[in-house]
Amino acid sequence: MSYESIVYECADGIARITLNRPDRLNSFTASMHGELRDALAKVEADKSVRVLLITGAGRGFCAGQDLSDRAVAPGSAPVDLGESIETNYRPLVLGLRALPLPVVCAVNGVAAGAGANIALACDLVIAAKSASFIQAFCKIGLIPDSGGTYFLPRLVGSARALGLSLLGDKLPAEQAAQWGLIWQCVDDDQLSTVTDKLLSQLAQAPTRGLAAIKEALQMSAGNTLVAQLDVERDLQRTLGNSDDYREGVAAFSAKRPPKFTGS
Ligand code: T3D
Repeated sequence: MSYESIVYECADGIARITLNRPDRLNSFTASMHGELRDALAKVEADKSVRVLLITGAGRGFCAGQDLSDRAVAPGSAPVDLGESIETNYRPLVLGLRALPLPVVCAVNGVAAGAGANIALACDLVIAAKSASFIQAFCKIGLIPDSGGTYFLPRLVGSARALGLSLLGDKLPAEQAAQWGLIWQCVDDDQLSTVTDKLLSQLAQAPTRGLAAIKEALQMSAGNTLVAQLDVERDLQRTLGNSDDYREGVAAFSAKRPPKFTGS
């Protein structure tokens, strides 16, 4: 499949997806969703990929659903938004969460509506200082989707989740980092350097172990301590058989840097 709304690149264990509709602030269309699904399937199938980056082209990261992708006007036939979510946004969020490797999101500019929440579905979010997060849904009579009502209260607590969702105010990246909504906020001219360094670190890390960390932390959201201790035991048992665990311990004993293969 050739891509028009995204750019997909892959080298040295690092896959990069750039949302590429800059004149529309990289907002989502049905065809962009199709391309994203195809690219995520590629990432999953390519065992050489050890980390995925998602970012945006131009001055924005993503302004959510492209509001001009379909006719929505007083008097027009109703649009089934449930169908749009079922077909497009739900699989995207679940696909990112289920990928057995870390997903980094470099938020290069405004992230609004589903654009903000797709960023929050990623594992490590770094944002440029000029970026911002906007739960824009309330301004058009909708609720935060793409996992917004799940991620927001868990990341920032219900008072801030309610404020952000009911008011739709712009949350500057620096404050988002202070609140714990995202991992890090960096100066604009540092975003690509810091992101590349992070990607390179993750691409050389024990990938199976990182995938298990991601899985365990996701499971903890709905688990009791007892159930979570079971999860930890089972994942640790599996990882104890991995090549990377043996290499990590051998490298520690030999006082040399480890050379992880991701297996
Ligand atoms: O519908 C379903 O399938 C259900 C799922 C819904 C998920 C959602 O994401 S709903 C929420 C949709 N998103 C929004 O409501 C955000 C709309 N955009 C904005 O509020 C503002 O554009 C921003 C705050 C994000 C940025 O503002 P600003 O002033 O920096 O830029 P701008 O001038 O508004 O936008 C630049 C251009 O991008 C402009 O086009 P123009 O005038 O230069 O031709 C603008 O119309 C376009 N644009 C921005 N966002 C969207 C968009 N075009 C289509 N859809 C957009 N979401």
